[in-house]
Amino acid sequence: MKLFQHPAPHGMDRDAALAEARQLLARRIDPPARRAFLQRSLTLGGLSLLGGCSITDNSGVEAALTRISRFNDAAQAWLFDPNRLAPTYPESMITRPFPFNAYYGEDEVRQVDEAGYRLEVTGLVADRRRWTLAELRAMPQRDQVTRHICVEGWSAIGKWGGVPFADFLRRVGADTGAKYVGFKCADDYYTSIDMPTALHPQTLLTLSYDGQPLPPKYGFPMKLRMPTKLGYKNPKHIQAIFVTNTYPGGYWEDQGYNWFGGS
Ligand SMILES: Nc1nc2c(c(=O)[nH]1)N[C@H]1C(S)=C(S)[C@@H](COP(=O)(O)O)O[C@H]1N2
Ligand SMILES: [Mo]
Repeated sequence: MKLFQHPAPHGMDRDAALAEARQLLARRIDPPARRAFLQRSLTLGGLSLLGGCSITDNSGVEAALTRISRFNDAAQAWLFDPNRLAPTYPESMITRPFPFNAYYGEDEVRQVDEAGYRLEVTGLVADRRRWTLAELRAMPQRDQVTRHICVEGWSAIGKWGGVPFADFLRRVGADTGAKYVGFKCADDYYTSIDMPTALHPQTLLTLSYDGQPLPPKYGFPMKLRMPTKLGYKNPKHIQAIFVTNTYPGGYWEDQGYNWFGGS
């Protein structure tokens, strides 16, 4: 299997970034034994895999790594505390310019047309319909300054604004007892998250960046921002959201990245 090299746009030391990512992932876990356990399991199945480049085309190795990754999903879900918050930062700490990243270069950023845009909401929801951007903007919004960590070796602080995703899910009558929320993006990226993270108070259906409508490179017209999850779990250019009990996987996750990908 040919794997894309996940681009590293900035020169931040990889070990420092991984250490920071491990800290993010271990931050909420108080007993030292649990922290050690999580860090050990991440070393095996999570962060060491996340570069996406060390995996060979040996299917036995891949199968083993997938098993370890799924084990870590379960361990991390078990350790996840929906009431603990990720750190927030003062606006003076915002990283300028904020880095761009995707599985392609910045010259290939998808241009989504605002007038024609409709967000599709399907699956286990009472109100399956399409939303215009104006309708999304009419819902109560909130701003949040948080740190984004990309496993490729950089992290940056940014300010995102939007609708708390829990409010949106309740508004569409989502079955919040379902296991997964899946996302399909305009650039054919896709990912999925666990329901407790979808309902986390800091998970934002994001319409703005730094007080302006979300620019194309950061995911216009809409992205999901979760400060409790690593960068690749935060889908940009979302076109469709679906609630399901069937594991939907993800673009990087299907290539061996850890599915839970957060804390
Ligand atoms: N639609 C889409 N979403 C995506 C990606 C992508 O390639 N396509 N890349 C992910 C990765 S790996 C990162 S680090 C962040 C980068 O977001 P940024 O451009 O706002 O920094 O977007 C995530 N969401
Ligand atoms: Mo990333």
